[in-house]
Amino acid sequence: MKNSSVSPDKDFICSDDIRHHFSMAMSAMYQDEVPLYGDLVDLVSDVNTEVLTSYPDIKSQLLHTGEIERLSMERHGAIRLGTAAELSMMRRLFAVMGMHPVGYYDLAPAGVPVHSTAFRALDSHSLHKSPFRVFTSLLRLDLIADETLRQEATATLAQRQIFTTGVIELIEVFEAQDGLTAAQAEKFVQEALETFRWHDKTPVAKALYQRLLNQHPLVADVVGFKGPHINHLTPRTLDIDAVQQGMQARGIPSKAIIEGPPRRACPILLRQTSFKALQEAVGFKVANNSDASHEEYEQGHHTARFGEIEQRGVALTPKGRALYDELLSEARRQLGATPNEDNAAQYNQILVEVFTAFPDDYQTLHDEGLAYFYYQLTDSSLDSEDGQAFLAGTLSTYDLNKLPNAKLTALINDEVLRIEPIVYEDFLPVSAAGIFQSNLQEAQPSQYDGYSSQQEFERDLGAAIHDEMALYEAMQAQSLEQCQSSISI
Ligand code: OOG
Ligand code: NI
Repeated sequence: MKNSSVSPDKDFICSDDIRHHFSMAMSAMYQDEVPLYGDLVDLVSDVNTEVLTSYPDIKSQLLHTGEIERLSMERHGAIRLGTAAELSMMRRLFAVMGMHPVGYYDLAPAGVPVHSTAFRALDSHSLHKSPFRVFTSLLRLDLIADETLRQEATATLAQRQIFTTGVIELIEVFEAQDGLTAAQAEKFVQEALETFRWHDKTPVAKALYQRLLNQHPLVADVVGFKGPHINHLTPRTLDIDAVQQGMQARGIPSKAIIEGPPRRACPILLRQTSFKALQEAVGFKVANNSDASHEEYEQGHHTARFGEIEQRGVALTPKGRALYDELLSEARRQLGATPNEDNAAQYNQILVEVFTAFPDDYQTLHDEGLAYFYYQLTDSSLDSEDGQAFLAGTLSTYDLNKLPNAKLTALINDEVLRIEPIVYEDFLPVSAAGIFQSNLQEAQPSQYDGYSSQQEFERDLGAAIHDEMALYEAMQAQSLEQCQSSISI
């Protein structure tokens, strides 16, 4: 795998820097398009400053992992694509910025006709330089039963070109020379941004839009527009409950349920909430207009774009993730309904109770192999014999492929090593479905029992998806190797 943080030629701009510039440009564009998102960014920044001042432990943990520097630039976005060709070109576009597909999310079982991946940087170094990620969904027209509508949707999508000629040329240049010069990179950012821009004039007539909307709001949001407008951006907060209360206090209409695990002393995975999608004015193309030089539009509206907030916690191992999935299902089973505005308080109470079964201190999460951690040397690493043996690499019992083990726990207890949580960089399918649904205003939740497959998604993408667990495991193992190689005795 190519290390995106290392520029292949000194005249080329490194992909991490292109990603950083792109993420800043995207944020500025979205604040301009959706001013409420700007208010949210301000609120999150206030809350984060407050947490860092009041909780020195959290601050020192973020200093140790290097996350403190990326906190203010941390955000993710989301787009929805219509065709395999769009998905495959999008993969090539993101690759220019060192963003690669990680994780497969099938949302059809939750009533959303898409399957998705997230494009993001892969290793700790690149993530720290810019953690920007984009949750990218592909519409599954195959799940639409109405044959006529499906054909119309397919024909409409076949006519659109969501990438500028300029960006396609620069993607090809990047692929041919394995990098972009400063001038090319700057042009790339401007051209790439065009794909994500909002269009207030649709390529479809109001009547077709309405039929697409009746099928599923998501179908209308994809097929009814010229391009995959960014539908939300999400800053990262250190205290999502404070932001949720802050939104309510400032009159920002927030989603009722915070998706994901409950509030805990040691946050795990991802908690998310959002402000509800805005109703925006749109001009619908008037069909059968005889004068082609003069396009006519009739006014209407569309609801799709919103703002989201996330709080990230430690990444879980497959064992930890299985426990999370089990407890989340148990909480939903006990609630006996989909969490919504009316049962929000009850759901939260059940969630807190059910999750008492999930250990809530980092040492236990480590010792039971539930979460991933960076191993780091303490200041007193060399004080004990065990520490010296470990650092000299002479303890053959350290099987780096079988972590954690009792020896590591002993070294942590002896204060040779300390552990710092590896932050979860990915998404959660049940939460993502909740975010989709709260912003789609669907009258009747849909049900799909069609078959989904990662292989088909990868075929459309034109590449294999990275397994997120393997990436976290590599980060953990690498941190241990670094401890051993950083000191020679
Ligand atoms: C994507 C919703 C999923 C998240 O943070 O889980 C998502 C969308 O609405 O297109 O962004
Ligand atoms: Ni999101």
